[in-house]
Amino acid sequence: MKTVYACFTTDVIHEGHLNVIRTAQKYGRVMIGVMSDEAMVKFDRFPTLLCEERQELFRKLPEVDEVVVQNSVSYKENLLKYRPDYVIHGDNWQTNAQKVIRDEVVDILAEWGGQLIEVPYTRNEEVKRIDTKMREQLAMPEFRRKRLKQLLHLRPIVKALEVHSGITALIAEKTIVEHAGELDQFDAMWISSLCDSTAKGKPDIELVDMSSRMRTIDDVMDVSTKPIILDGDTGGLIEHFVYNVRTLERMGVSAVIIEDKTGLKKNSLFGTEVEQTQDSIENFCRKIQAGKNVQLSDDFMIIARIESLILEQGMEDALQRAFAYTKAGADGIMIHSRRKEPDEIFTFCDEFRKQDALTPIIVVPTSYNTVTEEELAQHGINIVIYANQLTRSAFPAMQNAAIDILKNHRAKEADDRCMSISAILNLIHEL
Ligand code: SPV
Ligand code: MG
Repeated sequence: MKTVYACFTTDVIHEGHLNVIRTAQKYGRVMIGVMSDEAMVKFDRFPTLLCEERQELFRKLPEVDEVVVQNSVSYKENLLKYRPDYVIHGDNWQTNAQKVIRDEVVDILAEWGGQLIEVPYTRNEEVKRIDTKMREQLAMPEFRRKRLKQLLHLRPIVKALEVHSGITALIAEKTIVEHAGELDQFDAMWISSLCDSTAKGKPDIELVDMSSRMRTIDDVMDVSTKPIILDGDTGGLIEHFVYNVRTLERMGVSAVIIEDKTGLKKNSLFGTEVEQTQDSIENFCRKIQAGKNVQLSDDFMIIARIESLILEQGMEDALQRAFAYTKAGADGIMIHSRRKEPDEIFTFCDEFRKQDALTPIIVVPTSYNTVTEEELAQHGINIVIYANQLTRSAFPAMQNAAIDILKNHRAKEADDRCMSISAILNLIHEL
């Protein structure tokens, strides 16, 4: 009897999936690969069911003979292990980001004369409704908030991209790339104080107040599902911080990062070029504790950001603060540096990890930008934040378009470098 293999990443089995499975049955015994959570979060929807629960969905189907786990986005490992006669899939992967995976399947099957069967993708109203619901329920606060903690277990390093508006959130949400035969995407979004302020033409000095920052969070949440890490600046007065923790948690934000500065905050990348004051360890610990005391769920994280290296207070001070903040209840430590090389960040992480193997470490490699995610992970870093690249890349593009229009007295030259109106319209999802 021939074997037919199909792989699924779904939490709900609908008519489209059943159509694939029933077609498979005509060719032989049906083996279903259920993609592992680790693989799924790399390129597809975040699962709302555990991998075991997803396997159970398929085991219950009378048409299915065997269910196995597929541990990677690539089919390679399972194809070589089970050597099926056929692989079956909807024809939608001929044109989307999964094409590279499809082409690899064709090549591998050819080794033993196997065949790929592609069935027309089912696009009826009911299937569309289920797909949309599956995706959009991930935007609900109870799903979104806990997702950062879940990702910390699923990803070797969680990658967050800066967003400051609905459109930048859509870019973070939808950008998927194929690289070296693998698909990849961002895991989370960083709402930067620098970029949120810059988008409003204001300096990064806590002038854009919390009400306005929350309006930005709302815009981002409206069009995305990925978890949000908020740059909470200094956290402000302890008496105010506790209210903000409650609000952020209720909204579905996953983490707030507060930095151990006090008084008029300036952007860290100024370093010691401007006057900035570091908070005392005692006071900052009280702020962390106060925040932890008022939060209601186990999902929300309060992350302490250490400015000792930025303010040239030395490694000892940075480490002393890291242990004190962790003891005070911080759910993670962000260590910042504005050196060109990652050396001092690596020294900090190596020393911290000698005494604390678990507390997540977060970094922002803006100035030491040659460092790779793999190197960061080797030093025990859990979250990397790309804190300002969307803002810094958009600004020169906009400025050049303005210059072109002024120089040419028309828009043609600028238009040639612009995204088409139809591409913009497709990016925006209509309900
Ligand atoms: C931000 O993005 O606002 C940050 C990171 O706080 S940095 O600009 O490097 O200080
Ligand atoms: Mg900031």
